[in-house]
Amino acid sequence: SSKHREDPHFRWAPELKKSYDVVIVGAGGHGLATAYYLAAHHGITNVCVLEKGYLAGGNTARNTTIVRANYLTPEGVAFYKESVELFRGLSLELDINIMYSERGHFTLAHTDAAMRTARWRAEVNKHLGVDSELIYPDDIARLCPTMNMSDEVRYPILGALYHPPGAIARHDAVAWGYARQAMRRGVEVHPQTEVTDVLIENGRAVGVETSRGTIHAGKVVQAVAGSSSLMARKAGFRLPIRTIPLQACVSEPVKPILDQIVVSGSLHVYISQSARGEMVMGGATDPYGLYSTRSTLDFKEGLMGHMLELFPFMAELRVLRQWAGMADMTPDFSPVMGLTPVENYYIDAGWGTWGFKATPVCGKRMAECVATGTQPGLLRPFALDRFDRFDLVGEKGAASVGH
Ligand code: FAD
Ligand code: PYC
Repeated sequence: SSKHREDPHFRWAPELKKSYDVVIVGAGGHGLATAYYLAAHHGITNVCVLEKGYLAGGNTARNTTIVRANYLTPEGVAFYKESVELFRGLSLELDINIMYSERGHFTLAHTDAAMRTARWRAEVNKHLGVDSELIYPDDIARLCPTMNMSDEVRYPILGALYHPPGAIARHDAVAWGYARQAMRRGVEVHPQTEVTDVLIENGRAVGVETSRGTIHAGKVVQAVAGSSSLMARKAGFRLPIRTIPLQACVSEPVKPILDQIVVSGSLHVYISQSARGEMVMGGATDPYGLYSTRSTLDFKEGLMGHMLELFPFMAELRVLRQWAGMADMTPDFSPVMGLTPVENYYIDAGWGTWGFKATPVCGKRMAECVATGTQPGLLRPFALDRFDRFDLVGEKGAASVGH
């Protein structure tokens, strides 16, 4: 519309063309980052990103923005490490302040088994150049004085995996930054445009059917997060993914009181304080699969019971907002990226509860995959055919929130 054309921030394309070199389905952080790197790194600009809702209104808008590289497997650590490095330079690269704020990330251990996993992660991390350390209650109390370190609780804290580079960022700025820079290079982004079918001829993708008509495409990329199985089915293959709601909430804003990001897998809670002063909190995925973004009282009650054990001062705070996203969970808690059984059809899925932190690396490497038609080395462990080869990348121990 003409209103769109006057937007001072984004160069909206007025009409959909009949054909593009690359069609990306889903204008979340991942789809937009892929579009940006296709244009910026590979000179591929005849690209459109189709979004059924509004710009980055899916899980990108609903996540709690934790960025870290303290994973468990060497494949995972190498992948997320590149993302942290890209995040550090992203405000400059995209010319927008993404408010990247390194806070230090604690994964609390309340059991001997959790201590063992924390030590394991620390050693794998250090081996690959990622700053993580197993620390004990004295250090935790010194670094995070607001945390309740008493052993008069159900699950006393025995130690923590401490990851100083752990960070939070402004999620909208990340998506908007990628969108703006992609559009400046000629990429088109079309909100309110739902992809309803994938056109396949002789085993290769040749276009998509949309709520605004048919579009021909040299290549198609799906980056639809919680709708991954539905979209893959339109392209004719199945994914080993269950879609489960993941909820979060924020408190009313207060003065700075919590500098760190704190996660407890045993208590199924995590928390950080945003730049606005709100306590950003979440817990485990809901106990059942569902395509819905409704939020529940049950979640809030469960979360607060545990949270008060860690941070008793929270009893005085009111909840301001609560929401949910749809997490597409893989059996090994790792993503699915790259080539698919359909020629010229690429997938970026399986981002469950952990994909915001991967936005830059995923965009960069998916763009490389699409531009070259081959699976980049960093993405090889995450290929869809790993489930046929029984070669999984088990990250459950590092996925952060309980499941
Ligand atoms: P999205 O932002 O969901 O984008 C996909 C887009 O595809 C959507 O906008 C959707 O509308 C669109 N779409 C779907 N179907 C169609 C169609 N047929 N046609 C056109 N468009 C379509 N990750 C972290 O790393 N750290 C965290 O702290 C963290 N916290 C989280 C907290 C919550 C409550 C939730 C729900 C998730 C959290 N995550 C976190 C996970 C993270 O949000 C996601 O993995 C990430 O945002 C996925 O990005 P995306 O761009 O792939 O998906
Ligand atoms: O991946 O770190 C993470 C995370 C925290 C909360 C949800 N996901």
